[in-house]
Amino acid sequence: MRYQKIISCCIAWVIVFAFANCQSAKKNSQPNIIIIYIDDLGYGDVSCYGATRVQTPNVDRLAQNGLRFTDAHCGAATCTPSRFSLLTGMYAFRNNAAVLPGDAPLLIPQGIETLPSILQKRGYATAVVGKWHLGLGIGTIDWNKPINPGPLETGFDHSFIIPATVDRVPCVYVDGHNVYQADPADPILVSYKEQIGDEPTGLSNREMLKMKADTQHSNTIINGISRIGFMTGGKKARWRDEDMADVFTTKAKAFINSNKNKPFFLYLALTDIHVPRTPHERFLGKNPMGRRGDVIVEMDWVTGEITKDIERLGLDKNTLILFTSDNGPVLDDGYSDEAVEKAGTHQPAGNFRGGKYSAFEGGTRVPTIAYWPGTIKPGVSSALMSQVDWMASLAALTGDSLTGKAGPDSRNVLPVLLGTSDKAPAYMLEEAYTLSIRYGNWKYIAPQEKGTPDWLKNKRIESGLIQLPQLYDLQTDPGETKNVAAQHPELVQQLQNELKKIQTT
Ligand code: NG6
Ligand code: CA
Repeated sequence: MRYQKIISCCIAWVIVFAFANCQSAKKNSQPNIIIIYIDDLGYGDVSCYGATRVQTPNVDRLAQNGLRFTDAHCGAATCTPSRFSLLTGMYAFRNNAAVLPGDAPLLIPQGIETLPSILQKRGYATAVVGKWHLGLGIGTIDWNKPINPGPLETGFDHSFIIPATVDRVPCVYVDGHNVYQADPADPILVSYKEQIGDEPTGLSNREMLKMKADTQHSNTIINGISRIGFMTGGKKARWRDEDMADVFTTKAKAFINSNKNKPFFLYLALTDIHVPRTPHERFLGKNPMGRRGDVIVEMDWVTGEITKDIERLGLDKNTLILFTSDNGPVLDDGYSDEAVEKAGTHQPAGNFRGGKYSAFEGGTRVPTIAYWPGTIKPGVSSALMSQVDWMASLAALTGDSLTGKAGPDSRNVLPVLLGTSDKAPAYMLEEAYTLSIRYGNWKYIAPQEKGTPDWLKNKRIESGLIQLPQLYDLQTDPGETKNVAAQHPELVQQLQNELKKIQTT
């Protein structure tokens, strides 16, 4: 009798252990995934990458306890193409992706697999909170009716977004299919062609402006800031820029909290540190670099809030946080906010040449940190990595692989992302009006027939766009100062062939 009791007790324990093990195995194969995607954050803009005139303790904490990449890249040197390649695993040039106006139709072809749709199929709850900038709807958008297709048709279960950029109309949030806090009695109209309504613009009423702006950013004034594009109506729905980081943080936390018991994927695409730079009042003047520094402090605060929430909920050992940016830095991007005057010794792109819009390394080499306590060993990785490869890698993380036409350019680099290997694929593409290809420390920039466009010349950014082939040895010349194409014709030919192969695949 007594032995029977002991035996049945043992069996019970074996079952409990087996069940617990199975649960934890299941848990580890389905970790939560959070991508914190900053807008226009440059390689040198955070203190763990060398900034000294602004401090980013929360981002630094991810770097100290996670894997900090020194040669990781967004897909392109501007927003829409980068986001397109991150979410579809397809190079942006294949879809002619370029910076979109705020009333553009959805750029992601309908019915294709995306990073969120793959995870959704694996049972993940998926959400996008923040900047979308990949177009919405088909044809002309009626902002007063349900707007689709959009994120909800692209693999996200939940969506709380701004349609394009903070400097573009319409200045409203879109919650699921509908403008948030829309008022049918005050319909929203948007135009990128001509002035509509009689609201003040940056040209007609300069005295109303919080920040002076260039001509492109001098259309309808919303919240004291003139924007690109004209808008009328939707007075109650309009955002207050200064509250945006708080609004997105609250939405992100709510999503995490309501999905804490099942695997989730959160794509948190902050609007900091893009222009117009409008930190909440509590972050104003906290560093010597003015508003551009203040929004860096603000995005650091959001990063800390999300990380602490994950810890508070006991999810930190089961959550992979990827922190990165959509393109390199720019100081003057249309508004007078003293970013240039107050930069001092700050090097927004670190030691690299160029920045946002540029084919030089400053365009796409961005801060990138993978943080997953207990799984990712803290350290620094110099492996070459592109965000276009994250779709296949994150699919692999959940035990899936891409099949058929899904993520055609996305390669599984999971061991690189998790730091168990630094063996990256030999070639990596960078997009910036022209195409560049990295091969180890070599970089080839394809000639750009048109050279630097006039509008880019005014930005004081070295575009790297010239009519000649360029080859740089980043090992000895990380600042891309000596074009050695003439000295290495065979290598140039090899890289041109490789580029052609990618273009014609
Ligand atoms: C440019 C805007 C710039 C910014 C950028 C998009 C002008 C002159 N400049 O066209 O202010 O909005 O587009 O930035 O209009 S991004 O980060 O979304 O790519
Ligand atoms: Ca951007």
